[in-house]
Amino acid sequence: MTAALLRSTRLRSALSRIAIVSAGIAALLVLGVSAPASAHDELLGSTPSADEKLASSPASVVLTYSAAIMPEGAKVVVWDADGKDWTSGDPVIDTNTLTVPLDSSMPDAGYLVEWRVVSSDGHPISGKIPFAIGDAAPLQSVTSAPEATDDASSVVPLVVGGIVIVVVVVAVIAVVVVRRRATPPTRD
Ligand SMILES: [Cu+2]
Repeated sequence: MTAALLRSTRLRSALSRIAIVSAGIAALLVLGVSAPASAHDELLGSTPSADEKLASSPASVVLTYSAAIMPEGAKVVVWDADGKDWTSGDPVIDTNTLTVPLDSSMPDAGYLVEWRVVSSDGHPISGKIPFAIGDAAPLQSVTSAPEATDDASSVVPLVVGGIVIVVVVVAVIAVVVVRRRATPPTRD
């Protein structure tokens, strides 16, 4: 076996090792990203319910989900047509139930609940629930768009970011190994 042939054989085995490692990383990426994506929690019901017309002002808004939502990152706003928020405190989460207290002096009018929580799989989910007090029509939208808070951002980008870093590090090491093996031996 000539030196050149020996070198190219080593190069080929190094390349095949890189291919195996890459395939393994790709498999991990697919498993890690697609598995939790199919498990979003959903809103099962609420008090008040969508388009409900209440006789008097409610003490709170209660949202019920299909699974235990994350204790952090929940945001609920109860808008009136002028863009005023009528919640009077932070949301309280008890496994799959979220309760947010309301101002006791809500006048007869249309309102819109806008909620955003972190699903048990780490993904943020959100929705809107129009309701009304008295004879008013439930408020379907607000002109003053609410500020989106970033504290409820998904943990999935962090996981993907970590995997990408690992892939880059492995690729750099592989290239260094191949270069070293491909370098012709120095003559004595
Ligand atoms: Cu999800």
